[in-house]
Amino acid sequence: MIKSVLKILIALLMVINPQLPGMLDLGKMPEGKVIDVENDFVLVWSDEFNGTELDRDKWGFSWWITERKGGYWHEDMVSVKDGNLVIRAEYLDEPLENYYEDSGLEMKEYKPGWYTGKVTTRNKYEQKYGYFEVRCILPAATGMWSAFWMMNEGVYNVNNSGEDGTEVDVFESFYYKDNWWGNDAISTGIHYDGYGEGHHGEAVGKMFIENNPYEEYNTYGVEWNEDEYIFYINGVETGRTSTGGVSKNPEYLLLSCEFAGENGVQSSDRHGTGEIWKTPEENWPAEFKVDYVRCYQYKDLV
Ligand SMILES: [Ca+2]
Repeated sequence: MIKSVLKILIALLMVINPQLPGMLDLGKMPEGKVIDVENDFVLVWSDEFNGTELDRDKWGFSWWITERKGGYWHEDMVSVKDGNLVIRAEYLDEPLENYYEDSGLEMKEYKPGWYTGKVTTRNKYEQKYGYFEVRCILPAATGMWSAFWMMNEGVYNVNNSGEDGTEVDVFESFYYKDNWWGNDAISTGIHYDGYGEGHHGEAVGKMFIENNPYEEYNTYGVEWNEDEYIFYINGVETGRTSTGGVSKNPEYLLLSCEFAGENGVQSSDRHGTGEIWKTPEENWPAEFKVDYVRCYQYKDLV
């Protein structure tokens, strides 16, 4: 009921000023361009996750291992089953084994805490421009979030430009049980020039989803060309940006879950994810289920 009223309110506000719902942080309904994947793009890379284990030719773990914000990333939290990549998230009293101790990589110790995972195509697959889409069900938990995002090392280069590299957050799921009007929204945005004083970015917006994203599959995508990023939910535009100038360098993909906090200690005060105790006990372990990731290129760029 509240949701229906809010949707009418958002629709009315959009008539007055399309930017208004976003400015009030109410969330925006997808509206705008409908992507025509079949006619405008060619599939160039994908993983349908139809096997029984992660395809290590496509995905790896070797970027920012062990401690991550308010929890830990560990590859045992990642599996492939029933046609999905599954990233699990839960509290573990016993730390998991560190497989990387002899790798020479700089890392922190695994301790009891909140464990989850991430996979990345870093050093395995990168692409410049095209349309990138994930189909997934989001983890139903507060105090953490899932994400489909893109990165390259140029993101850290502070030069008042995103053209050397931009973190593109196709979606981040911050809002489970954290909005008075419901929790079916995701966040979209970009970051460039590192994460310190030079940082720039744009929160393209909090996007409203028609279906329950914690129970139903939806697609989240970004179209990236030399002029702008255009974000989509279920093929309908949710927003676009060219702030900082778009990245002119290939970027790799990441699928991840993260717990809010720092130094491996969960803290709901950080990252605006809400209080972790709001997660119903029966929701743990929470699961981020990814049906596929597909990367398309513009037909005229192939
Ligand atoms: Ca830069």
